[in-house]
Amino acid sequence: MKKPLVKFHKFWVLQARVMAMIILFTGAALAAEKQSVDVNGGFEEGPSNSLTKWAIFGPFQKNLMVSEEKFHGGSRSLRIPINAEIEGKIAGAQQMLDANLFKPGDVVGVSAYVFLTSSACKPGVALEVFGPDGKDIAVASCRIEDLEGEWQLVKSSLTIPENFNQSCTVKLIAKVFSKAAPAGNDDAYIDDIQVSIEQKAK
Ligand SMILES: [Ca+2]
Repeated sequence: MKKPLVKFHKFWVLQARVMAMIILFTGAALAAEKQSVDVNGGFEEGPSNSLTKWAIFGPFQKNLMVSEEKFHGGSRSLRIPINAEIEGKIAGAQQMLDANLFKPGDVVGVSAYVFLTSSACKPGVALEVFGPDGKDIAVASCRIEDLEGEWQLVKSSLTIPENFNQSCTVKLIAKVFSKAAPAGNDDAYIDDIQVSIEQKAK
């Protein structure tokens, strides 16, 4: 009578070990799948008020700055001043990402925390992939809509297109779009921008 019971017990111990190994391997594979791209998305790098890795674009270049007064993570954020100059325009900071980091079929996510103080402007982030001819072949764009006076997470993702190669460019943009000029001078804040390869191409 004893033998079948021992066999039965061993069978379940083996099953439990196999399951534990599967869970471990799956966990490791999932962790390895998501790969963050270093973009100084927290605006913490470099000396005070330094836009390390970022270049300014838009109509109010002199005023764009790194704030040390309002931030979501760390001790700095990107501050984009909102005033009459910005009406109907898109402005902010941008950087080119290393095209070697991406391969056709990769799913790339972009996210940020955004602080909206004026409903006349829409701060957000975008990831744009351009072909060798300068035309965009994929875009992930997200921006805040209506919430005021509180940090809000915005996120989007894109799949690197099949026609992507090393002659293409990948641009990350932290921006504000303003349909109408706000009543007075105001600010938008963007922090903790993350770009990550959420799923590597198979
Ligand atoms: Ca920060």
